[in-house]
Amino acid sequence: MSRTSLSRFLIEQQREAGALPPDLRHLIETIARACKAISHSVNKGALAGILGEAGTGNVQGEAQKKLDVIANDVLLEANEWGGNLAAMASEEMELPYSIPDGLPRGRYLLLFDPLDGSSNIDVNISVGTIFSVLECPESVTGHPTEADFLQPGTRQVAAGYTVYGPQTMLVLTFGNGVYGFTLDREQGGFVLTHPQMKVPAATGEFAINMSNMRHWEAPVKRYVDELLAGKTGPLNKDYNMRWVASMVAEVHRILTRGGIFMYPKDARDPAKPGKLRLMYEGNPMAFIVEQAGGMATNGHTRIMEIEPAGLHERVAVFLGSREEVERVTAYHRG
Ligand code: P6P
Repeated sequence: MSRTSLSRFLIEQQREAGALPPDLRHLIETIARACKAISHSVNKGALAGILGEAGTGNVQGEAQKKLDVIANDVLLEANEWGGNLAAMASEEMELPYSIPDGLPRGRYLLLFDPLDGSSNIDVNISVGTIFSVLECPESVTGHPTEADFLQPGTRQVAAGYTVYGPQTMLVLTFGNGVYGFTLDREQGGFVLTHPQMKVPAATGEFAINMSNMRHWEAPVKRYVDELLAGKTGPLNKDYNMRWVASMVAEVHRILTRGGIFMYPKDARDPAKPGKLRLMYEGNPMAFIVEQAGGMATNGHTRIMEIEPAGLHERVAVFLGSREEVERVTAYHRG
């Protein structure tokens, strides 16, 4: 059975659904090519001498893995000359990277976490690339600034992730559903394997780092206690738990079989609203999950409605099966 390639799918979306402008299609194809290159490096691991620390730190104050830096460079180099972008922003870079003068500049802003979950690389657990696409404000005539990126997630025109696991899969949305593509290494390209991915409204599975329990706020403690009580408690249902410590892997599992993923604010740093980053983790994953019929809040409001104040600002995340996200959000609202 001949499968639909990513390129054919995108051209058909552009032609038939009118959902995809040509320059956005080109951008997504460029990102997919970059993710193929990252997949190749991730899969080689020790054979290429690219595991372990890079000996540098990022703007988050985190030690960078060699593959963090490699993935970031691959995405910058792949997208610099394409003519679809005005600028790029990355978890690994303090300031945005504006397309240099002399190179063609486009109307999109690309934000990415080049290798999310990179602490898992050295222990051979799935990691991923997360990306979000915004439009550069029409008022911008020269080089975009950080302020031009500070748009709510509802303004995203596309979002996606690539999970480097037993299979390498690209999952994306541009506002008319969620589509999953598996990398066919024999053909050398992504092929459509999961059309119209949906998050089941109900679930029996939750994901949270339980070691942080003593730091959670009361609504989260109440909710997780009820999950743990199972049939003996008010939810009258037994739940299972997963924690991969790789957001891309958790979200992919939720898109495949349902679940709720939580990284709440905790008392260790009251000034921080959470660990995960709004612009290139929270927003793209929220766009994908909502397009698949799920829900994504920070405990109080839709993640995609948050007005960002900084490129690297953090956010609490509750996303996945609607019934559970609604429940824990209701507990926050009191
Ligand atoms: P913890 C990876 O570092 C990450 O940003 C997400 O991918 C993941 O869900 C979370 O942090 C894991 O955090 O505190 O369990 O190591």
